Amino acid sequence: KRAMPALFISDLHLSPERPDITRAFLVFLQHRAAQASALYILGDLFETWIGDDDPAELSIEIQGALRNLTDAGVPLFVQAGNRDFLLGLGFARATGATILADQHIITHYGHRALIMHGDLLCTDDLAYQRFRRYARNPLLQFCFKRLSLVRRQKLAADMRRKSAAANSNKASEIMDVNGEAVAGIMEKHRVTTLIHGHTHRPNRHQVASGERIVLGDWHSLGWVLSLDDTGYDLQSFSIATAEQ
Ligand code: LP5
Ligand code: MN
Repeated sequence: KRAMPALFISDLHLSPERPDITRAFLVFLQHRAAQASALYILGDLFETWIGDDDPAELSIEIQGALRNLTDAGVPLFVQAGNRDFLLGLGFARATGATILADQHIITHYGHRALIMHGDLLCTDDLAYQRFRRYARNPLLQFCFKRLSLVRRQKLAADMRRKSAAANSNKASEIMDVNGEAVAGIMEKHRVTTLIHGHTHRPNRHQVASGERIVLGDWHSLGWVLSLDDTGYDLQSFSIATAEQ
């Protein structure tokens, strides 16, 4: 009998504009995740998240599906992405999820790994790291969450537009992880495996400290990393055919 794997996904960027990805995720939750020993979502589950009080249909639907998973006994762990870092206590209560810190060590089947969203490793992207300091400022978040939903939606849309514009003339290497940052953080945590998302460059890299596994964003393909007694396996599947 196969051991039940721990599963890792990230960067689904769920939004009303991509109902096919939402459907593929719901199928994934009902089938693969239901047979998992744990599900880890390493950030950017949503395209944007403006607060746990957002009554948007997609937010309610996904929270309900995640609650069904945890009610069925599958532990769910969620990390903040650079789009959905406002996921908070309300989301955790509604879904039964545990929200993890930006750097978290997991151990399954004797395999120990550091899991992160990955944006913190993009240290060459100074503009982003500066934005991140403001966006993660608790006082600014407190003020933002007190604005009306409409105001928050407008501000988030502004930031998305500004970010897309800024990205369009950024060298692509700047938007990837920095090698020294990767080596430093793996040494800091004394791990030989780092798992992250964010860069949308799915791959497994041998690095000086061990292995860096990058999860893929869900676009035309969906990506899932599984970990069981046989080790790690990074697989993709077609979003289109996942709907059946
Ligand atoms: O997100 P993406 O893929 O476009 O690029 C990211 C980095 N950009 C971001 C910004 C987000 O997209 C903004 C959306 C957040 C919505 C959540 C609600 C906000 C709550 C605020 C609480 C206080 O993460 C991008 C990286 C890229 O990844 C690759 O790593 O390069 O970083 C940038 O482009 C930073 C730029 O400097 C752009 C900053 C945009 C925000 C401008 C702030 C103006 C404030 C307007 C109203 C307050
Ligand atoms: Mn991201």
